[in-house]
Amino acid sequence: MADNKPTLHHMNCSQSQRILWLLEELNIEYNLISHERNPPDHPTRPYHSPPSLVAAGHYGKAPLLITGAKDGSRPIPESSAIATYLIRTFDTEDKFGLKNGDWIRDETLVSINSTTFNHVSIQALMFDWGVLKANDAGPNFPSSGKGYWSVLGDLEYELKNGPKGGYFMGEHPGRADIMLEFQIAMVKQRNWADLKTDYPLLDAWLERVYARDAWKRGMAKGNGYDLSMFPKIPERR
Ligand SMILES: N[C@@H](CCC(=O)N[C@@H](CS)C(=O)NCC(=O)O)C(=O)O
Repeated sequence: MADNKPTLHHMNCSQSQRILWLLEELNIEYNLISHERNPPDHPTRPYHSPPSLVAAGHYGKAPLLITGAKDGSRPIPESSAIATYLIRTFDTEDKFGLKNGDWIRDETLVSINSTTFNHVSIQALMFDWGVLKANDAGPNFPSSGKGYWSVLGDLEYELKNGPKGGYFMGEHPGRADIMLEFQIAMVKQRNWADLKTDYPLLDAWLERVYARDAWKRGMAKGNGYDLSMFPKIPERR
């Protein structure tokens, strides 16, 4: 009989680390294929996906999940679709609350993560890389300002006013917690904001995530998670 063991294509220092975390939380068997980002001195694609990951599927990015044979060995190239698939398929006890939990809250937070939050983070990266300059930014500059990072204030508000238990979705991390880890790790590791001082609940949330056994197991199986590896280019204007 066909089994349903998924395969994760993972890359170091990337958002697929959160999918490794999820797989460990689900406590299921899976195959792991680890890829290493191209080196900084790569002639055409520094820091990008290596040829092995490009060859793995049309999108050539991490994460890429291939479902087990029972589900058609189907490639899923997007983090939130992967998270939804894995939880719907393997969370038989509904620990993540996708069946009977507050799915509207979960969906709202996942949407904030992939729209507003992602938008501001990409802009912050463009500052780091010197593609955007201070003068281009308009009234919200500098990027470390609270106005610029109002999405962090929104998430702090959600932790304060949401269900008790320490996670966005309550006592157990939900899909939203899994998805938000990467974006908040980017802010922390790249020093875009002072989480401890300005967003203490978010900071404590991240520490709580990193103290989980499943997170630690995922980190041990991964191949590095240094999101500051892409260097800052000094402001020239
Ligand atoms: N929208 C995708 C984005 C995937 C993505 O951009 N992954 C990055 C790693 S953080 C990547 O593989 N970059 C390599 C490249 O662009 O060559 C998702 O949410 O999973």
